[in-house]
Amino acid sequence: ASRPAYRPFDAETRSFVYGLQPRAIQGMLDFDYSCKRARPSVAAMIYPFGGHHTQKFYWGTRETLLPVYTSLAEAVKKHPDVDVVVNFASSRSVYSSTLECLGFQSIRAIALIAEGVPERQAREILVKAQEKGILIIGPATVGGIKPGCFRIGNSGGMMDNIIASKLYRPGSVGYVSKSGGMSNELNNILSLVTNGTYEGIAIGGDRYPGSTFIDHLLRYEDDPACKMLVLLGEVGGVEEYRVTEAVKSGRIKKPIVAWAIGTCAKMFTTEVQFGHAGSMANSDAETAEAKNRAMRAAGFIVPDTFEMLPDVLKETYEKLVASGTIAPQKEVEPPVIPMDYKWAQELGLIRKPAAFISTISDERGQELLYAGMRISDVFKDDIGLGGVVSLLWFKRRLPAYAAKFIEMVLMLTADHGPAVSGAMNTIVATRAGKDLISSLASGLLTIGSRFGGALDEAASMFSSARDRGLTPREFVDESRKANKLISGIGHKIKSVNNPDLRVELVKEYVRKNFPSHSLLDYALAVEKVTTTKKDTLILNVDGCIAVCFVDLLRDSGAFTPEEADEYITIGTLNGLFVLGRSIGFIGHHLDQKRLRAPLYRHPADDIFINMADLSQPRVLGKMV
Ligand code: Q5B
Repeated sequence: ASRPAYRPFDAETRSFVYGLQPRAIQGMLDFDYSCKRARPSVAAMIYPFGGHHTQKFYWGTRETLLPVYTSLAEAVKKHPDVDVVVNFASSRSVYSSTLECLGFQSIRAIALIAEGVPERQAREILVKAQEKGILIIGPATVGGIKPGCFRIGNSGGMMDNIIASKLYRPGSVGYVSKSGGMSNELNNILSLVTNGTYEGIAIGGDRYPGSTFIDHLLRYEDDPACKMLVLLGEVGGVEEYRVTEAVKSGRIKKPIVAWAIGTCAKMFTTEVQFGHAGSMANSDAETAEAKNRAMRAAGFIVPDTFEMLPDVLKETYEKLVASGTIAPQKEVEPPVIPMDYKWAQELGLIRKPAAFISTISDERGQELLYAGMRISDVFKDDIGLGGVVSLLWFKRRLPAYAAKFIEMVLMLTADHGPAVSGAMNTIVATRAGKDLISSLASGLLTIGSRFGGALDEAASMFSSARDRGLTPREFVDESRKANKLISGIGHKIKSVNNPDLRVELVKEYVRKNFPSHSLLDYALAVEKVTTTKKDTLILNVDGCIAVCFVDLLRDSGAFTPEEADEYITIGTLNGLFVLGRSIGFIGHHLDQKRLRAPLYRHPADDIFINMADLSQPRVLGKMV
């Protein structure tokens, strides 16, 4: 890069972000946009898992795509202009990923965000980086910010804070501190009492930071655009003394305002460890008091208390303005950064009609709710599968006999052997190599008005005939005249002489437990008529369940008449067969898998192939 060594970041700086950090990247891009940068400061992300892809971000009001590479080598090759890495790798992987970064000549600065990096590894990184002249910021830091130019990760806080502290344009004050939080405080103070921050770096709170106060202050000293220095030190370590030496030797000449935090430590009778790993005094010289004294003696501008820091900053700044060293610039208006939808919603600034309405379950709170019932109560009250179906399908707890009836239906429709059409299709799909879901879907898609899916129409036909006052005979005749088969009547193998015991079980249960079974009685009277024609025209399992369910809907007292009618018209009852038979279809799929059943091909001699009507071949739809 053509930047001088003292200025590692400018408005052209481009970076890689190591790790998937969409929020931090969006924050960097929003900052860039507020600075009116021509291009986003993030060129790409590096994430070793999940393959190459792109991710979408906002660039102002529009959207932009950033690539995600699985290797740094590839990213470096594709983006030779990038010289900064913001490394969000965890404390476990930051060491290896940083060593990898150090292997690329184009990378000149690396910010290490991770906390808890082992000190031995931090020191190794530091030594290797120094050998190669690469700037390391961190570990255990938010990074830093160069107003109007470049923001490392989340430095500077939320966008409203960035705007309030005028970080979208450069000021004249370069500061260095340990903490990200205190950096935000400094940005704020500087925006109020000076023309603002020129650059601010938080070196991180560890005992062995990759770069220290002196490294950055020397850069600021050398940078003609930076006019005034601030050092916000703290108790612990001796880094402040390296700066006092530089001031005493005349290496640092610019006015430097300083304060070492932690003067309150003397109020404690025991040793105090502050929030940072390195912020504990191991000797008198490491106390904040001693550091403030030494810095004052060396010629720094040191206030008497932290509260007086803004006053001395203001005074120092105004002197520089008066002497003509700083020429305050006309304020520029930052562009409006659109607020993120989620954030605006959280603040109660916007509202939007929901695209979906759902009224049966809610997983957002501490506990999953089924129609308002806590999942723990579902088990405490032992409501069973029938109870769960009642809640999720009908949004209410049905009486115990009704829930039990639902369970009974699910159990006796669970399977009816491999020969029924749905099971056949499941088996054929499984044998063609399909997975469980595909094979199950194949079986389920076979359920229709002739096979298993006759419940809704049976409910509607029988109840309509009865409601219209038709006698069973009139109903059968009417259907015949209309050339319509009665849904719920007839079976391929079951008959009067070979009764379907499932139907017998349902009838027995309903007669014993339901308050009324008038539609069942009506359907059985219809069966008497149809079986006189053919003994297979019995009330079949679909029909029997359907009419009993109508009796339940209409006479259990759990539904209004309107609700009862609605459940019949919206097609609820086939759901019982679908749910029950899924158990069997899954069973058939697993069975075929266990048996390692090969691909099925139907024997050709079992298919009558008749092409007699095609005596001549057709070309393009015309006879030749
Ligand atoms: N006829 C079920 O047909 C079947 C008549 C009818 C008036 C009727 C047929 C039908 C309505 C749909 C229905 C559910 C296709 C069945 C189920 C689950 C299952 C399955 C399993 C399981 C059977 C012979 C003569 C003809 C017809 C007349 C027939 N049905 N008249 N109303 N409903 N039913 N489906 O035996 O004068 O000779 O031309 O569509 O309720 O799917 O186990 O297999 O658990 O998996 O082939 O139990 O009844 O009778 O078509 O030869 O008809 O009876 O008009 O009269 P079949 P066909 P005609 S339960």
